[in-house]
Amino acid sequence: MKILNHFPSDDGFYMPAEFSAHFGCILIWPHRRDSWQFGAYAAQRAFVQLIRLISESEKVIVCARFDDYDNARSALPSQVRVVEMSSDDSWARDVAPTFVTNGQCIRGIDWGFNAWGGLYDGLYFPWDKDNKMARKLCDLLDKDCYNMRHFILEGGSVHSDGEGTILTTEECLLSPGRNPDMSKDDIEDMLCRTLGAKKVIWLKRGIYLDETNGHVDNICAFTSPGEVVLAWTDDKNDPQYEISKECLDILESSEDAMGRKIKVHKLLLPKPVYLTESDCQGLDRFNDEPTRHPGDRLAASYVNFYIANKTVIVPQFGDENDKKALELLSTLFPTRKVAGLISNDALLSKDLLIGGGNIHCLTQQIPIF
Ligand code: KQY
Repeated sequence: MKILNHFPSDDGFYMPAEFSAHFGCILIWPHRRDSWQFGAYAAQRAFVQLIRLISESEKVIVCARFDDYDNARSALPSQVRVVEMSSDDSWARDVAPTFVTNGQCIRGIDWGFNAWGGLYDGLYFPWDKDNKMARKLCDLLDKDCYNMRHFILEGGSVHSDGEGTILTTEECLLSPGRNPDMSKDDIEDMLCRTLGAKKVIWLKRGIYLDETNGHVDNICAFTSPGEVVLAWTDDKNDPQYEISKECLDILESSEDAMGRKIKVHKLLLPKPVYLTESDCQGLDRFNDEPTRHPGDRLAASYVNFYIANKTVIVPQFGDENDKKALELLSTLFPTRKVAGLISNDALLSKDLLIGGGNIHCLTQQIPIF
């Protein structure tokens, strides 16, 4: 594996869309006891179902710590590859490489990772194991790796349409805990040079109270070039309304890199999801403080789906809009099965959401080689 100290776009590499063909998907076996209830047991059950669905149509690589290897191996189907790797938590979207392609081969980008805001407003410390994962994964896959560790970025904060357009949010990329010495123009230039893009569409904010400082992958996602789904509520008394309306206005007045007007499909949110007393049980404290409190509102959104080769896997919250989300996504992905993350009628998404994110945040696609 070569470490490359120049920009992917200098070599003609760009980030393909998630709906392009995948070789596979990377996940990290959950283990963090202050993120996931009961030693991550409930989250692991959700992971097994998620991985079963993904592995129906692409290869899956699961990174497990030394202590978790045997459990992960025995819980997962035999076609899933389990590799031992250290990690601080389980958010592959943010710590695995972002892959770029030139149409002939793929390479990985190794961004700097500081747990969503470093010592300013990051979510845990230390994060050095997570920060080293992208390079190790490039090595494992025998892919050259662009060294961008001087620039803090998580994969969940950008979406690409594969045709030169990047979606992101100001709330996240301009947050003081990421790259405080860079201006918005500097960051836009950096996104274009690293992701091989021509145009960045800046939304203002992400989902209300999203602890990542508003990752775009929870509020808006491309479903095809020129088309997006936007997390939406019609409830004007919900603080989310103003946020989603602001996104809608920006998207409807934007053109993408190819000069297309963006078509926006409103993906209705579930009713606000709050933590109960029992949701907060079985979580270790961090720095001697509870990490979750009963009554906290979680950043629940159907937009945090994963697009596998033949299946789109969607969070489900036991809400009347669960079915509507599956129906809308079925029309937008007509060649794929659209599946909710449920097993034997158990809703598994809240077990994941307690950790602070959902399906998309836990997965990172590897485009075809
Ligand atoms: O949503 C994500 N991309 C990650 C959330 C991390 C939360 C850590 N508790």
